[in-house]
Amino acid sequence: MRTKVAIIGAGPAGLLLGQLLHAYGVDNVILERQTPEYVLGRIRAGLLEEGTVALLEKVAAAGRLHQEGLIHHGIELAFDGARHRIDMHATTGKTVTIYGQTEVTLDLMNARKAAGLTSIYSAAEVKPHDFDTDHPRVTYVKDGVAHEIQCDFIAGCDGFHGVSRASVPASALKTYERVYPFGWLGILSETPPVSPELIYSNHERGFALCTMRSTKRSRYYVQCPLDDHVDQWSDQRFWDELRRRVDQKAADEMVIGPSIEKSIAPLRSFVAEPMRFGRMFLAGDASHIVPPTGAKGLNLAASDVHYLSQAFREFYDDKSSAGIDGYSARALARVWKAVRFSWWMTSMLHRFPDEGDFAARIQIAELNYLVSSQAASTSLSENYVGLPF
Ligand code: FAS
Ligand code: PHB
Repeated sequence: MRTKVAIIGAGPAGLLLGQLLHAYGVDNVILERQTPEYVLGRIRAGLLEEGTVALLEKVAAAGRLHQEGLIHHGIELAFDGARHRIDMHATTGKTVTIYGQTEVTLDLMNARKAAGLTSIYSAAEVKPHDFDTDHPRVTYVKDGVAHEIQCDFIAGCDGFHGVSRASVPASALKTYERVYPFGWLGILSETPPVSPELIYSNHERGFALCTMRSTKRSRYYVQCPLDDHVDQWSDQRFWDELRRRVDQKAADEMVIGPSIEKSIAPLRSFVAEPMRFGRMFLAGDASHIVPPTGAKGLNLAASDVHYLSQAFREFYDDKSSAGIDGYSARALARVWKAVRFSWWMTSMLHRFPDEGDFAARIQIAELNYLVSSQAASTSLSENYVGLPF
């Protein structure tokens, strides 16, 4: 088989890249090691920036999003027993949309199927080759039969544990990492959200987040020790702990119910530089990971593939390599701003086991400054709604 761009990974990055390239007339094939059902079964992000929504509109995959997504103008910060609203729209003119990553993935999968584009699921032993030459190729095994795809470019959209970044010689990579000393225990429940907007809570017992997937389905998180296991957390223990970490009004009004999903995710900040290796390009979690506190992971995958799809379009339409030569620097400039913001939100809102009372008081001072300063809350808002692409 031959194609212009071989995409490894059918998560949000790979699927959105595939649709953008299709819109630009650039032939592409996606290779995914899991089944569609497995990919759709992963419960992950829930919040989209306007730039991400615009890209989904561009590839005609935003219809359901506009019907079912919830537009939010602000968030609430809870600390010292009180809640404080940050009106992000008032200072930025922008909003965020609550719409689960699962739904984004399904919409992109359906758009790809409707366009009759090639996606190969359950592809085993996917491996990029010769990306340091002008004739890169990708091999894989499907139903026990070995296959090869010859291509002009390879897009590594295969997430943090993928094969693309792992195929780059260690000497060609510089990585930056911070692993946080806690994780997020998250649950999904068919219960109405406790508040119309998200509540980020800094509490002496640990961080908590009240978010949602719709007006009938809630998503909640509590900070938990890294060595906790989900089996140690009954639903009742989760609800009791969550209600201890939010303000009294939220605790009193919270509707609890059985969890329909419960999992623990570790938190890390990670960036691999550069994002280009000859004719292979990394995008999304394959290149960078942020703690979900800033709701940036999925949105960074979107800006990466926005830049990458434009670069490929320039290569084929304008016969120019400027875009592909500039991709890594352009993407990393936005990535690092989001990495900083996600680290800052995480540092301000979580209790760090080995930091004492002074650090806790500094967090409260930072939060008090945020909710009492237009300049400070505008800075949070412009990062949260998404910096320009
Ligand atoms: P993905 O990891 O989504 O997709 C990569 C795809 O590549 C997967 O389908 C995988 O099966 C496939 N793949 C891997 N190796 C392969 C191989 N060798 N061959 C072929 N295919 C291969 N972000 C937020 O903004 N908010 C959140 O609340 C949030 N919660 C998260 C919770 C968890 C547990 C995790 C892991 C991430 C969370 N994220 C969150 C971040 C998440 O949303 C990512 O940023 C987003 O999935 C990035 O999309 P991709 O880059 O496409 O990577
Ligand atoms: C979510 O809805 O899952 C979500 C929202 C905002 C975050 C993290 C997770 O910062």
